[in-house]
Amino acid sequence: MLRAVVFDLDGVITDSTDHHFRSWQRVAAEEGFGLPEGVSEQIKGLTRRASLEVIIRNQDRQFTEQEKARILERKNQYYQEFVKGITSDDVMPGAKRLIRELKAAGQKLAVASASRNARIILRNLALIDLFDAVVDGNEITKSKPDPEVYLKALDALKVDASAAVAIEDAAAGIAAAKAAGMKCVGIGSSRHLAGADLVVSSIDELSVEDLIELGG
Ligand code: GL1
Ligand code: MG
Repeated sequence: MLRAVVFDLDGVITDSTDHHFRSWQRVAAEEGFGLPEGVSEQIKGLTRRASLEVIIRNQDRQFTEQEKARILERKNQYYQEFVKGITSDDVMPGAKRLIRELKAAGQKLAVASASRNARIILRNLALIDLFDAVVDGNEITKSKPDPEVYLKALDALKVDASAAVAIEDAAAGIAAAKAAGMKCVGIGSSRHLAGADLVVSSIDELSVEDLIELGG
């Protein structure tokens, strides 16, 4: 029986994915390297450092640890310019309704995000108080697709994986949730989200009943 729902943040609760990507593009242009084709989809859901490793994997040049640290720092600086402007108007359509309905139905709620900016974003969205637990990129040592972030969220909620459903927009996130033993809803196109138990094109289409049914 469903007892908890664990939400990814970027691309699920708020539409920040393009802003992350634009920050990567800006720093890549400044550093004089290009972003490989299709990389946007590949880095979705990965931690900042894991994203950088994917981005530079096939570049002709080598990057020193110092250069990598500078790139990561600058990418975050650009992204934080966007984060500062986030308000409650930036909640994805339908996300707040779903969160409220799940709470009213007695479900426990958590966020499991690889982003180290997750808490400030949830505060700016005026949603943080609605969650029983938040696990973010500051608390994990392994990036999605590793299940660590989901296992920590389940631990914080004290709910078994078999009684929880994850909501994700990234292939790496779905793999992480599945590896944690959870059912998972994919938000987006089934072309990228083949591993999900249910795919919907937007969170607005998702109902409490869909999640209860998935939870078994
Ligand atoms: C990190 C990456 C982003 C994105 C998020 C997870 O966020 O940099 O590109 O993959 O993790 O959704 P942040 O930089 O905020 O820690
Ligand atoms: Mg995401």
